[in-house]
Amino acid sequence: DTLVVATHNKGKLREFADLLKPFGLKTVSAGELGLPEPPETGTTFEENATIKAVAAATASGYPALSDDSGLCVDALDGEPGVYSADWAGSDKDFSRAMRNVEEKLQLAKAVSPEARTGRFVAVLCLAFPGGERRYYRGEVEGTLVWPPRGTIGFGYDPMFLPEGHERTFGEMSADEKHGWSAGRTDALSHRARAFALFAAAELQD
Ligand code: ITT
Repeated sequence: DTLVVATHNKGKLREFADLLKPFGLKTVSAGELGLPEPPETGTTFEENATIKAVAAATASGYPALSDDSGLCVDALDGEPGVYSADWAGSDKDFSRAMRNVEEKLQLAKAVSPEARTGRFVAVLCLAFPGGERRYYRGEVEGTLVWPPRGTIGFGYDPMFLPEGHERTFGEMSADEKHGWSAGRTDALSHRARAFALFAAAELQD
């Protein structure tokens, strides 16, 4: 059994490697197969997850699992949302992307923690070469903090304080951010929550 992990994002890839480890499954990344990155032209997480998984399944002939995710900030009407990667520019500068979020929060006069709420969303699409697709969605609520805290993780992690916790995702170990291990149904991060649903439905340990 081979599964293609249809992402070119190193941070996501590391997390999927962690999450998939307990399952005796051969995985290969889209990058390792030399698959191109299809343009993400959708306007929803589901549409973009579909584009990536279908492209990888079609090109490889194996089932492919994609992840489309992002940070949705309430005071910014859900931005950056599906454009979370774009806000970092072609040089993938997430310090800049986080500064951009903060500047927009300041313009919106979002000062108190209650005014700075948001969530991470991840939609996983499992696509088969024959055309079948299945979806798993995970979300985690939190508060946007400034300045960013911590250097672990990737993307917007240092700005995101998950509800009920005292450390940002940037200050958490991978295990703590996932909050999940095989056999469990609960999880913390959006990706681990979506993955837990995927694992329960698709994988046996
Ligand atoms: P692939 O499409 O190749 O998977 P990508 O980085 O372009 O990689 P997305 O289009 O889904 O992926 O963009 C999602 C962005 O949202 C991503 O680049 C991160 O900056 C951010 N993001 C998603 N999950 C995150 C997480 O767990 N921690 C921090 N930032 C996250």
